[in-house]
Amino acid sequence: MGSTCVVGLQWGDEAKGKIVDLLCDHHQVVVRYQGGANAGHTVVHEGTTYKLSLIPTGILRQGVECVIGNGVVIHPASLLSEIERLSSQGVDFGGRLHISERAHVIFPYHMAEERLSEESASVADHIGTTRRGIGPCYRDKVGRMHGVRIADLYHPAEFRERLARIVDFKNRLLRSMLADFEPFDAASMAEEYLAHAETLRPFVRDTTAWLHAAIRGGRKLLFEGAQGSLLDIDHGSYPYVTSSNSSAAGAAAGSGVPTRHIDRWIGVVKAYTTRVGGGPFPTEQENETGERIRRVGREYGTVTGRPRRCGWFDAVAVRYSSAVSGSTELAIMLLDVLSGIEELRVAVAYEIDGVRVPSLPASLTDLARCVPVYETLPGWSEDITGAREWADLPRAARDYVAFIARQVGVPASIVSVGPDRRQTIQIP
Ligand code: 2SA
Ligand code: MG
Repeated sequence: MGSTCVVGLQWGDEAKGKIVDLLCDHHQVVVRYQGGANAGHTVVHEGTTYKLSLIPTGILRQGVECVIGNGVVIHPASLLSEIERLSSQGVDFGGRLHISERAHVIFPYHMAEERLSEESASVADHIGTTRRGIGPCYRDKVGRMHGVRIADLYHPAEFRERLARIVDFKNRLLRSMLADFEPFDAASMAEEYLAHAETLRPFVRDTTAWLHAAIRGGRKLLFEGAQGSLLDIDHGSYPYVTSSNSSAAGAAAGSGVPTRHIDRWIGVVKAYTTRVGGGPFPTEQENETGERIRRVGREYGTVTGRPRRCGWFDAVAVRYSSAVSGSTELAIMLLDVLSGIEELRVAVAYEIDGVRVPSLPASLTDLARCVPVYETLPGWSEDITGAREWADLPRAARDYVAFIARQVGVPASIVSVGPDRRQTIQIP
């Protein structure tokens, strides 16, 4: 026991990276269990800004080891350039990164397939993906015909032969659907991936066995969810979701560590809501309030630079995602962004045609008809970025935090008032 899982309870970008970084003081291993380079964390550590995508945030802490679990999808070239970029910033990887041989591999045809679905005129509403090949790679994993795992890259003869068959299939498919399609060359692709596999070889192992040994050795693990619970393939706003279990539900499947080893489940939320990409967002504010939040909170995608959609805190959605992710406590981030807004609103219920909706609707059609029922709370005008203790916060800010926690039904344990580690308040 003693391991922790940190997940976002909204649509991603809840500043989970900061919480993971703080918790590295008490954990020795950080584990990514789903997603891929679609994730983006910006972490300010000792005055330097690091942008992390696939590599767990723990890499910034000397002495902490990092695992990219079996549930993650890996584009080897991107992973290698991330390793190079962080190394050039002084991060030491020596023996600290462990990559699962069961993780699936992303190929260039996955990006092409994603372009197909995202640019196709026949699809009315695009998901607004990050174009990192994530969805098509997971599709091949689940489909079983064309999935390639990291372990397969260490059997060159079989891999070359298999990739030739896959590429032939993909070329025929893509040629029939993309006007300007240049067929892929399987042979050169195979050599490129085999070369990358050699570079990655020191990191690759059976991470499931490694993690179980770490647990037996008394080490505490920190599971780092990417994206947010409302983007979960099963529990999120399908089909406007990512292709993995981005709620805490994915931790066991994506790492090989059963949940009984985890006893602390931290749900991370922003003090408001953002979403990047398409899909329902009942509390979205396409007005001065939304623009203000985007400006003050610098709400732009870390990976793609896309402006994020912004709106009020949605307690209905978070009550649901918090239940699915089993949160035992809440970390409420970016509270400082709300300073200076005279009145704050929180959605506490949804109505369809004036009738209260008992739970978050599964159907997109129903969700689109939901009208949020808001409670209005007084804002505060003080700059709170210098607050370090609960008592330093203005009354209205404390009341706002308490209100959110009560609405979600989970105690708040941490409030963040800025990107720096010190701008963190433990709630007594
Ligand atoms: P995908 O690429 O298949 O995972 O996209 C499917 C949906 O999931 C959303 N998604 C994200 N939402 C928030 N943050 C993410 N990471 C980046 C960030 C995103 C960026 O930290 O800012 O830079 O744009 C992330 N990754 C996936 C995506 O928007 C689709 O709605
Ligand atoms: Mg992010």
